[in-house]
Amino acid sequence: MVQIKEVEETVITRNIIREAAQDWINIADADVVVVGAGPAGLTASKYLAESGLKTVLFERRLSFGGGIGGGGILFHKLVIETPADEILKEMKCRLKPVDEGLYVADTAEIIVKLASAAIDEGTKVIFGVVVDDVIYRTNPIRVTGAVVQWVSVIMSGLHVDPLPVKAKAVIDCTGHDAEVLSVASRKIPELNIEVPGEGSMHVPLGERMVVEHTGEVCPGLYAAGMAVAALHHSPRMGPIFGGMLLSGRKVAQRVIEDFKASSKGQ
Ligand code: 48F
Repeated sequence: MVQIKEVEETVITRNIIREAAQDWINIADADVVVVGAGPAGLTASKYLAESGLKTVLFERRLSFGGGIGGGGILFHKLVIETPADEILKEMKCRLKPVDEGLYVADTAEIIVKLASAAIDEGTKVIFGVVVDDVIYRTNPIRVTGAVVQWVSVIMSGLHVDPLPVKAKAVIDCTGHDAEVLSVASRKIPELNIEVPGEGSMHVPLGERMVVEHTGEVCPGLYAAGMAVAALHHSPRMGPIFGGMLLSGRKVAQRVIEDFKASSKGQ
C-alpha cells in the first residue's frame, strides 16, 4: 500500500499564503514587468530572465500561450519561418520542415516549451492578474511600474483598488489590443502615444514591420508582438509566429542593453 502523507488542512492554507506573500513582496520591486504570456511575452521573459534580470510575467488568463493555442481557425498547427526556428530549436521544439526556411509545429508543444523555457530561466509567472494601468513620474517623464488587479475582481465589477508594482521596464505583450500602451496613451497625454490599431492582413509586411518596430515606446515602456502592430498600424499576419518570437527576443535584447547602459551611467 502507498503511504500517503497526512496533511492537516490549515497547513495547506498557511503554506500557500506564506509563499505567495513572499513572492508578492519580492515582485513589488521588479527589474522588468512583462504583460501577457503569449508568444512575444514568453520569449521576451525567457531572454530577460536568462540575462539575470528579475522578470515578472503577469497573465490575465489561467493559462499560457495567448493566440498560439488557437492555431489557425482552431487547427492545432502553426507556421514558423526562418530565422525564428533557431529560438524554438534552442527550446527543443520539434519543427517539421515543409519548404525552404518554413516549418510547421504543434501548438501545444510550442506553448509548453516556450513557457517552460521562461520559467526555467527564472521568470516568475503570475496567472489571473490584469495590468490595468501604469505608474509614472515626470521631469523627466518615465513609466516606472505597472498597476495590477485580479481578473476575478474586474469580472465581478466590485470596487477594489489595485496594487502598484515598481519596475525599471514594463513591456506590453498584450497582443492585438495593446492594453498597456492604450491605457498609457489615454491617461498620460505627455507621453504622446497613439494606438491606431493593426492593419489588415499582409503577412510578409506584417512580419517585417512588427520586428522592425519592436522596442522602446517611451522611457520605461516597451512593446513586443501584436501590440507593436497596434501601435504602428502595421498589418496582421495570422497564424505565422516567427515575427512574434523574434519581436520577443528583440525587446529583451533592447531592455538588457538599456539596463547595461544605465548601470554604466551610474
Ligand atoms: O494575443 P497574444 O498571443 O499576443 P502576442 O504575443 O502574439 C499574437 C499572436 O498570438 C497572434 C498573431 C500573430 O501570430 O496574430 O494573435 O502579441 O498574447 C497576449 C496575452 O496577453 C494577455 C492575454 O490573455 C494573452 O494571453 N493579456 C492581454 N491583456 C492583458 C493580458 C493585461 N492587461 N494584463 C495581463 N494579461
